[in-house]
Amino acid sequence: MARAVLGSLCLCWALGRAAPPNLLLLLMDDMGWGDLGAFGEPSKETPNLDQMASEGMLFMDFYTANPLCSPSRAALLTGRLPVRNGFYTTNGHARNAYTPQDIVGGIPDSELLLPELLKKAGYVNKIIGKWHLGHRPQFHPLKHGFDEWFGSPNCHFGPYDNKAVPNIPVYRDWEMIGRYYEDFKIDLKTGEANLTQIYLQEALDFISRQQASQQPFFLYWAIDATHAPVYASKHFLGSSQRGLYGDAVREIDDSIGKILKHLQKLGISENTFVFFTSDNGAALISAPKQGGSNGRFLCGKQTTFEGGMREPAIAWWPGHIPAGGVSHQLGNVMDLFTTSLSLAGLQPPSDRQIDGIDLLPAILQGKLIDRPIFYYRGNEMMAVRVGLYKAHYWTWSNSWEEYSKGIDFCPGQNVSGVTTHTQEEHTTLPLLFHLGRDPGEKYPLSTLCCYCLLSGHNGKLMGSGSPISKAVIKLSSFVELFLLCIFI
Ligand SMILES: *[C@@H]1O[C@H](CO)[C@@H](O)[C@H](O)[C@H]1NC(C)=O
Ligand SMILES: *[C@@H]1O[C@H](CO)[C@@H](O)[C@H](O)[C@H]1NC(C)=O
Ligand SMILES: [Ca+2]
Repeated sequence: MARAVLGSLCLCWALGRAAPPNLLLLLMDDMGWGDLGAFGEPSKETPNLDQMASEGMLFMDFYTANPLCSPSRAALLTGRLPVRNGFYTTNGHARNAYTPQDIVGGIPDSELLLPELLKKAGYVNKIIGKWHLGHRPQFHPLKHGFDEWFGSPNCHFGPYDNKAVPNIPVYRDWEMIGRYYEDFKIDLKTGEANLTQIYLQEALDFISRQQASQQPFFLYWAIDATHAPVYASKHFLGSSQRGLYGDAVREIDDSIGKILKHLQKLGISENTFVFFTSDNGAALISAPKQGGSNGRFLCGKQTTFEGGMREPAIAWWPGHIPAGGVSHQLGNVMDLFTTSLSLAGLQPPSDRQIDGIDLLPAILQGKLIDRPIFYYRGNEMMAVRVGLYKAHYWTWSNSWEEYSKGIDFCPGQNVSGVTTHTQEEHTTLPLLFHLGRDPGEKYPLSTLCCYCLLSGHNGKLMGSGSPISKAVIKLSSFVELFLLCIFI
């Protein structure tokens, strides 16, 4: 048996089957859909990302699995919704699970992470930047498939500078090599920090080393300069028309340009699949000084409106992805798990539910795969998108109590009955939006418009006749989603 497998491997090699491509995932922190020139940001300060998009494929309808750092990252690395991989809370309805510095939990051992699986295909895996899946030894990235780590278990909050609440540590592999603010300086007054430059150098060095050793790599570049408190190095401070947040974006854009050029210089760009996206929508509570833009979308981070969940996304793989492509495929960070496995020639695990899909048919052949998007907040499914329609089962921005303290997830936006400060249930009659005509979720379709939806979707009115009291619409064959429309 082993010999047979070996034999077929040798045959593949002999037939010159290409080695699996390197995988480079550029994951931003709290960067919004509206922050890139390619997505319409008016000051156009992201020339490298815009060029990446023009050489690759832009995803207009790409989502996160949860509008907060930890559950989003857990979903990306496991290919599973947070309600399956443990990154949810039940101690507050619709409360997103957060992994603060002193949490006991983290990524369960029973979960299979992308790097763990990629090892089977000979990949060397590195995480640079923020992990956020637990800080105790059993949750360490090197226990979950990564071979190398440079970065931190959490955000760069602080400075705390005291024994009771120490500053957040920075690791190189197993070793804690320092702390933010003390050893890795962040000047909150000027916004100066060299961290993006350090993360850039780590990436360039790792790529060079892997190229020299001829081993396929998975590099997860999870940097955090756009998460408040935002920072940039001296050269970029004051370089943006958008203030300090824009300076951080400019430095990231410049760094990504350098990484892509490095791949080209080493002659491995055609053998490296690169994907750029963000972990959740822009944090409007910190904008505009410390937060980004969600463009035309409603609200931001923490919410299940489009501003909280829709992400900028670009795929780049010269020689494979046709240049200048724009895809309206409904995508999700969980798809990066399944797509990466597919690129590595591996099957996703069959002993558990995987929520990510393989996007290669969409990326390489321009196909559109019918699939829904689920919008979770904590353990509550708040909304579902199918095609251009989005149904809200619950609406909520945040509590009156938080709001009265000045915490606003939807600054300057108030859609009556939608951006509510009490949790509103619509499970018997979901609040419907057409995201094509109304991307900002401002005009809920009336109940009567179920009629339009019905005739629009099926081309004809099911069971038309006098008087229709109830019509059940099956929106998707992939998921048994039924909307109950009542006509009187
Ligand atoms: C960043 O690096 C430069 C050059 O080494 C140094 O002069 C500067 O103090 C550093 N800044 C911070 C905030 O660490
Ligand atoms: C939003 O508008 C509605 C209706 O005009 C109003 O009742 C509500 O108080 C407003 N909410 C906020 C947070 O201003
Ligand atoms: Ca985040």
